[in-house]
Amino acid sequence: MNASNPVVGIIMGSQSDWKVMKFAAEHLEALGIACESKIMSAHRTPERLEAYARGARARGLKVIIAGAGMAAALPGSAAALTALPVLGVPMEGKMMGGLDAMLAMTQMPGGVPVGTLGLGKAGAVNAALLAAAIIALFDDDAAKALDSFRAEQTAAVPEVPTDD
Ligand code: RP5
Repeated sequence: MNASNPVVGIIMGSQSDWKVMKFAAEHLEALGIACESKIMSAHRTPERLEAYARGARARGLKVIIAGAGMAAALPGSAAALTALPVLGVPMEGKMMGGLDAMLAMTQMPGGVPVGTLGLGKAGAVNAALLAAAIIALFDDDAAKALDSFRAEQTAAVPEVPTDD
């Protein structure tokens, strides 16, 4: 979904990342937080990334979630171009299971932060929830939606395990 007034921008380095990043979009949409999803690459489409990151705040974005694999430069490059919070989601990959991408995102030089989440789907989901928590600091509807999500999640955990 690409909302008309998004407050969270989900960007990813390739179409191949969407199968993971869609979980971030789905969670934000479930919380009623408007988001947009775009493909841009620090290496393949640097001009697209620069225009997006430089214009993000003026368009009303509050948080950027960036998913990438391999060299995984997208979150750090975005963070270099905007002071908005940038949350990075490393993709699982053939090389070291994606640990290389996660370390690349984590090891930002001091002064240009990226909040790096875990690998793959869990990282994408948690990036959405962390973005929601940031939005909830100034948006009461987002705060209520996030509280409801957490309460429902807790209520859905059975106390006794079953065989299937
Ligand atoms: C990165 O390279 C992308 O974020 C993706 O995870 C990885 C591979 O891209 P494709 O070759 O699948 O397009 O830039």
